[in-house]
Formats: sequence, structure tokens, C-alpha cells
Amino acid sequence: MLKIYPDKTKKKRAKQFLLNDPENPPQIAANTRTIPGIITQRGCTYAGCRGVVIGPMHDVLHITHGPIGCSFYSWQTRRNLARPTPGQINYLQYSMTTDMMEDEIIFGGEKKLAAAIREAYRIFKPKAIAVYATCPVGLIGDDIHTVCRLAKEELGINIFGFSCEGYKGVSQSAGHHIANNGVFKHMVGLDDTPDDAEFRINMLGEYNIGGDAWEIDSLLRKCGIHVTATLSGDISYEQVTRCHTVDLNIVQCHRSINYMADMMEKKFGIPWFKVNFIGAETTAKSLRKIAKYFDSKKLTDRVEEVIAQEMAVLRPIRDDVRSRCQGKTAALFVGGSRAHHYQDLFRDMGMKTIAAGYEFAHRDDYEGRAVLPTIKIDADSRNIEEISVEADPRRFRARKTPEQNAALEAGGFTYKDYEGMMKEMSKNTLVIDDISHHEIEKLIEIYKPDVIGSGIKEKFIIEKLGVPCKQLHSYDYGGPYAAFTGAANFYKEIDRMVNTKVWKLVTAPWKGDPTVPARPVLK
Ligand code: CFN
Ligand code: HCA
Repeated sequence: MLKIYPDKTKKKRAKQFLLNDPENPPQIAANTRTIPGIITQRGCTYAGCRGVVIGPMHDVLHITHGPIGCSFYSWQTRRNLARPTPGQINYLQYSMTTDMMEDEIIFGGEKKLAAAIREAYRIFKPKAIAVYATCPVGLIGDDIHTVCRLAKEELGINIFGFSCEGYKGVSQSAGHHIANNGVFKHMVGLDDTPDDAEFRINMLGEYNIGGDAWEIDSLLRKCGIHVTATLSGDISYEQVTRCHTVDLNIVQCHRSINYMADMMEKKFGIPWFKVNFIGAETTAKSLRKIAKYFDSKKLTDRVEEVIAQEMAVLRPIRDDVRSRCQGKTAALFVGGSRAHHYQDLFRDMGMKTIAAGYEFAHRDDYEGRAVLPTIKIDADSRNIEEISVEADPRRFRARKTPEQNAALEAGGFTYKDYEGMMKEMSKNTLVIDDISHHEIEKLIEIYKPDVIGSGIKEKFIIEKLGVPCKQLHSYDYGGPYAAFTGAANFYKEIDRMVNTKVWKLVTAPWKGDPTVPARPVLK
């Protein structure tokens, strides 16, 4: 797959290619700069901050400070759905920008930004405004933070900025970190009103793509577990300001929100652990873990009842699909957590993931906690400020005492079981970081997987090569795929995709005559 590269490139890419060993995961060069000239699937820091982590907050008014393109291309391209209750505000359909032009690039854009904030306030009267800097803003040195601070004093609402210029890191990942820091600093902890519920949690790292958060929320509700805030899927500003009042944080996508989980633990003493609601077996496991944490017989019994009910419906669907999909193969190349999480759904169906990789995850996401004891900011993203977090005396519910924790852990419970992707993949499967278009073509030629899960940029290359592609970012137009109901949707769709004959019936035109005739001009 690396044959065509020059020696230097080959050497560097080889560190991002390996054969898996689950017992002893080999070291992978992740979160490093993409070699110029290689067609990567990665996005930028602005995408990770504005697009991924904060964008889904539906009543925060988001203003992109920069030329028009960044705002245009982040306008509803990610399927983070929101369904505010009647009367609630929803700005998600808008894309607001200062639309910087030559004048501002040369003479500075601060005045235009201040005017945009005032205008947005006059029209919409939002509770909060978030400002996002794009590449040229950092290059010309506009001080968005001072503009935001002055606007906050003038208008009396919460206004804050993010220095998330696209070039700040090597991918979206730096943007996650910047977003986590800003949300924690400017929103979390502003309102001390807890929800009136017995088992209160936040769902972190769940963005409600295709309605996943709604499935998870309704499953948890059936069990008697109350979600105060889902960061950040179908969430309001007010929910973020109160999310420090819960008993527990559960983390779905660790890559994008681990900073928030750590900071909330340090400041408010809220413990956290990872879950996975993608796949039926792992959903059941996650529910059991939450029940175990709360150590309540009532909750444990209810969770078992719900799992039994849901599995009774799902099992026949899964078995039917498995009879046609058993033994088929998948390859998954997605962001920073799904290439791992979706392997569980394919496993439910009897399918094997023969190759997988992230676009921008870090070594711990691949190799697991055991290999990397602490999460550090990598050299390439070094200019992201770590914010210092002090313990806050506010505690809303007595958390576990050290004795209770010791008893929990003696019973086999672990908070921080950082199983990375490689520990759960079979021996000798391929692990490839930041895969390129050329490498995907070669992968198909050599391994011919029955389906590939990836994104929009790869989809049509893959399909032109005769392999069905399921977009695991936006789900194409499908989903939800989370929890038990979502799993049934996924099984059925993948069954149709891998068992249709259409891919074998089509011959690509270039396989016959490689020259494509020009279209006749319409008269
Ligand atoms: S919804 Fe998440 S699950 S947040 Fe992250 S790492 Fe992206 S936008 Mo695309 S689908 Fe993807 Fe993950 Fe976490 Fe989504 S795998 S690339 S930045 N991602
Ligand atoms: C992003 C968003 C993205 C892009 C998806 C894709 C998403 O990274 O900026 O490349 O198909 O999920 O919408 O990851």
C-alpha cells in the first residue's frame, strides 16, 4: 500500500501502519501532522471546536469570525439533530459570520466583530454568544477575547470567544480541547439548580447524530436514570450551566470530551467512566456498569428487566440478519472513536473488522490506558492552554466515600478502564492511522472488504471501486444506530448493503474504454 511513496514518506507512513496484537498493542504514530501531498480525510481545529463540540448547543448564538467560507462549510453539514420543546430557541439552522473581507484582513476585524455581536443581540436577544476565530484572524492578530469581554459588559449576556484557528493543531482534535476548556470556563457551574431525580448523570461525548442521543436518553429513562445534560447533543445553554450538579458523568466519545470529564472530576468531584451504546452487547454492559456504580438493587433489577425486554425484541432481528452476514468483513476509518465503537455492532452481526483506523485519535485511543498512563497535550498542539482547575466546595450530592469506592473496586468495578481499539481487535488485523485516498484504493484491491464505514470524502471513491460505503459520520440519511433500537436499524441497513447484488452487476465505464466522451451541448 505504501509502494508508490518516496522513501521519506514511506518511512513516516509506515509508523502509522501496523498489524494488531491485542495482547501487547504495538506503538502507533498517531496525532502527528499529515504529510503534505497526501489526501487526508481530516478536518481542522475550527471544525472540531465550532462544528463538533459547541455547535450542537441550540440556543447559544454561534458567530464565526472570518471570511465567509468557514461559516458556509460548517452550515448544517454535521447531522447533530435538535428538537427543542415548543417555545425554546433553536439557532441551529442559521450560520452567522462576520464575513471578513479585504479591508478587515488588512486593517483588522475587531470593529466588525463588535458590530456583528451587537447586531445579533439586537435581532435575537440570545442568552449567550460564542465567537469562533478562523485562520486569518489568528494571522492578523484580532483580539477576539477582549471584544467578547467588552460586549459582555455592554450587553449583559454571556459572551465568550474561542481561538480555534484551523491551523492550531494537526486536526479537529485540537479544536475539541479548546472547546472543552472554553465551555468549562465560561458555562459550566453558573447555575446550581440540580434536577429533582434519584440517579442523575451527564452523557458526555454524545452529539445526537441521526438521533442517537434520543435513543440513549429514552433507554436510560426506562431504567430510571436521569440525564441532566448531553454534551453536546440536543442541549440548551441552561442545561450546560447546571451540568455540574449530577452524581456521575458517563463518556461515550472519550476523544472529544475527556478534558471536560477530567476537569469536572477535579473541580466538582464528579466521577466518570467510559460507556459504549453502539452495539447491543456493549449497551447492556454499559447499563450494568451504571447500575453497579449506583449500587442500588432497585436500579439493578430495573436495568436487567429493560435489557431482557429490549433483547427479546432485538434477538430475532439480529439472528435473522446474522444468518446472511456471518463471516462477512468490514473496514472502518472514522474520526476519533467510531472506528472502535462500531466494531461492536458488526460483531453482533457476526461480521469481522479486518482493518480500522482513526483520522485524528491519539495513542491512548489505539493502545489503551495501560500503554499511556496520562493524557498529554502532544507537541504538535502545544499552544493549547491547559487550564488550571481548583477543587470547588460546591457538591450537590454526597459522592462515593473512599470506603464505598474501595468496596466497589473490590467487587470488580473499575472507573478508568481505558480499553483502546487495538485491545479489542483480533490479532493481525490492520490498524492504519489517518488513511489516505490512495491507501483506501489499495486496501480495496488487496483485501476487498464487504463494506467500508467512513465519511463523505471517501464514499464515492469506495463505491466506484464496487464496495458499499456506510457513512459513519452522518449515517448518510439514516440512523439512529445507538442503543437497542438503533442496533436493529443498523443490522437491517448493513444486511441490505452487503447482500445486494448491485455492486457485481455494474461495470465501471473506465474498465471498458477509459476515455469518457464529452457530453453533447444541449441546444
Ligand atoms: S460525532 Fe464524534 S464520535 S466527536 Fe468526533 S471523535 Fe467527528 S464529527 Mo465526524 S463522526 Fe467522528 Fe467521533 Fe467523537 Fe463525529 S468518529 S469525525 S470529531 N466524531
Ligand atoms: C468534521 C465533521 C465530520 C465530517 C464528516 C465527513 C462530520 O470533521 O468537521 O468527513 O464525512 O462528522 O460531520 O467529521
